[in-house]
Amino acid sequence: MTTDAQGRVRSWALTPSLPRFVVPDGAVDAHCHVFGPMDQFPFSPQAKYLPQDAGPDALFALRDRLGFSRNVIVQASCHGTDNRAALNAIAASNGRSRGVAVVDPAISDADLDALHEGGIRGVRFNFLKRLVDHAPKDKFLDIANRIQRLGWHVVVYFEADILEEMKPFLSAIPTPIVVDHMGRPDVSQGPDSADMVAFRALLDSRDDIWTKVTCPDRLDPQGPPYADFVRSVRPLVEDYSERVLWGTDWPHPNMESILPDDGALVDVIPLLASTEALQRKLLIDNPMRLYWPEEGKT
Ligand code: 0GY
Repeated sequence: MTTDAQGRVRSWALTPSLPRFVVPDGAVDAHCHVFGPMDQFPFSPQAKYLPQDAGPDALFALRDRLGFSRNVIVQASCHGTDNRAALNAIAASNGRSRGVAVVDPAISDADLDALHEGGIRGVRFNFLKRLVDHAPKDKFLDIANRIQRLGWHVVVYFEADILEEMKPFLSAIPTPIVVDHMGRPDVSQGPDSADMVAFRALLDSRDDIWTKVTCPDRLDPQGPPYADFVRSVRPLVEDYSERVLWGTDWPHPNMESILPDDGALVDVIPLLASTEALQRKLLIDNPMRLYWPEEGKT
């Protein structure tokens, strides 16, 4: 655990290893966050963790070190519904970042338009009790209906044990849906486990439900090369190749006990997507379609 004098935690490695896998030109890290800087963009009073600053400069240095071209910056729960830190990073990226916001249900249409102008292309609904106090499905549905006109999608974060109860809510969402970290299945049970079968059924229920094949570090405690994660997730990448996204999850909120090595995470990519064609879909074509649709025509 690396905690500073103010009790602020660092959950990322300062010098991740250089990956062996050479990421293709144009690759998108489609799930990462920024924290602060806190003196400019204070954390929410409801934040469940108090991280050290992980601002745009550090994010873009990591992007370049790992060989990525672009980032999708997902609003982290520690910033609540104040998206300024993410917007600040997007604005500093020369068009190489877009974002996913968390919004107050009372947000005006004009403020949604301003988020779009600032590079936001989706909203996130977080159902993890350890991260948020409330997850009001009726209000979330209202937001989902209101963002449809902008061409945005909804990102949902939930754990496998509530997948069944999430289904009516998910079916009512009128936009494409992206599920964070596959709804956190138990990957130790293999690709035919109850969790993976239930998650596949969800993907099969609509052809506009996407997922991020992310976070081996969270889902597979055995660590690199994350054999259980690879065994369970690789078939998803092959069978739903048009609807999968990949991201580092840097700066790895709440992962302070074992700091993930971003280089080792990148080296999982070719184990999940074994051909150049699959890698291209996962890293370029799919995220470009969702986040830079005006450029992503392939
Ligand atoms: C993730 C996962 C986590 C945290 C957040 O917004 C957040 O704070 O998403 C987590 O603690 O599982 O996707 O970053």
